[in-house]
Amino acid sequence: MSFTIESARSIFPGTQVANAIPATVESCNQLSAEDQLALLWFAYTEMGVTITPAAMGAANMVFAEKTLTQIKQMSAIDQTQVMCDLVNHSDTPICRTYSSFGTNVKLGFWYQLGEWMKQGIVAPIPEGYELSAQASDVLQAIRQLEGGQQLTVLQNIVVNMGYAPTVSTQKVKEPVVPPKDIAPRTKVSIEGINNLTVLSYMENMNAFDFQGAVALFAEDGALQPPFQEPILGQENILVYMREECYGLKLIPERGVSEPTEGEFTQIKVTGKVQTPWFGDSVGINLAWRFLLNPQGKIFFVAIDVLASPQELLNMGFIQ
Ligand code: EQ3
Repeated sequence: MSFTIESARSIFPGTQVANAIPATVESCNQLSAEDQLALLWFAYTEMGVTITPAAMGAANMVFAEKTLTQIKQMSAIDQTQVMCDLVNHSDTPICRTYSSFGTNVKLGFWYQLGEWMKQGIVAPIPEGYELSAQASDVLQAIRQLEGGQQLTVLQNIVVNMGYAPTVSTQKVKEPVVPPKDIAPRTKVSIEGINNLTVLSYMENMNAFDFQGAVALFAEDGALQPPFQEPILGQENILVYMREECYGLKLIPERGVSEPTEGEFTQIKVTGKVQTPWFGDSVGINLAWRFLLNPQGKIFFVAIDVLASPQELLNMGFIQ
C-alpha cells in the first residue's frame, strides 16, 4: 500500500497541536468589528514584545504604500470605517486590495496603522473603550496562551481580514520582485536525525534558498502550514515560500526517524521557529512531520504549532 497526501496527513497522530489557536481566532471572529479592533489593540499593547522595525524589510511594503497613504489622508471617521470594513470582510476597493497582499504585507500594513494610531495620525481606539463581556473573555483566553501562540492568533486574524470573493478565484500574485540575497549557509544538527533530506531542508530554508528547498520535494509533494490545507506540487510550494518564508529562522532540536509502509520513511522533528518580526525574542514551538518517499524525496511535510513546550520532547511513541 502506498500513501496519498490525505493519508500522509495523519502520520505521528500523537502530536499535540495547539488547537486553542483556531478556537481563539474563531471566538474573536464572532465579535463586533469595534470590539475586535479594540481587543487586538489591547492584546498587542499588552503582549510586551515589540516588533523589530527592520522586519518591515522582509515585507514588500511597496504593495501597500498607496493604500496606506490613502488612509492617512482620510478623516478620522473614514479611517475607523476602513478598519471596520477590513474586519467585516466588506466588499470595498480597499478590502479587495488588502486581500491580495501576502501575509507579511498584511502584518506590515497593520504595524504601520498601529504606529500612526500611537502618533495620532490614524484614529485611535477611543480612550476608555470598554470591551463587551465576550470580548473580555477572548482577551483573557489570549493572555493565557504562550507568547508564540499569541502571535499566531494575531497573525491568523490579520491574514483573514479584507474581502475575498467566496467563489474560489486565483489569489492575485504579487508582481515578480528581484530575488533577495541568499543568506550565508550554516550547518544544522538535529539530535537523533542524520537524514540528509531533512538536514538540507532546514539549511536551505535558513539560507532563504527556496529553490534548493523545493528541489528536495517529490514533484507531487505537499507542504502543510499550521492550521492550513496542504499546498500541492513544487511550483505552488515555491510561490508560497517566496511569499511567506523570507527571514524565518528554523531551529530544529531533536527528532526520530522510522521506516513505514511501502518503503517510505517518516521523520518527526521538534524545535522552534523565529519570525523576522520579533527576532530572537520569541520562538514558536513546532513539529515538522516529514514523510519521505522511497527515493528520499519529501512526499509530505506538515508544520504544526505545538500545544505546550513539553511536546518538544514527544516523539510520537506514546499515544
Ligand atoms: C494596530 C492594532 C494593534 C490594533 C488594530 O485595532 C487592529 C490590529 C490588527 C492591530 C495590529 C496588529 C499587528 C501589528 C499585529 C502584528 C502581528 C505580527 C507581526 C505577528 C507575527 C506572527 C508571526 C508568526 C506567528 C510566524 C510563524 C511562522 C511559522 C509558524 C513558520 C512556519 C514554517 C516553517 C517552519 C517551515 O518549515 C515551512 C514554512 C512555514 C512558513 C509553514
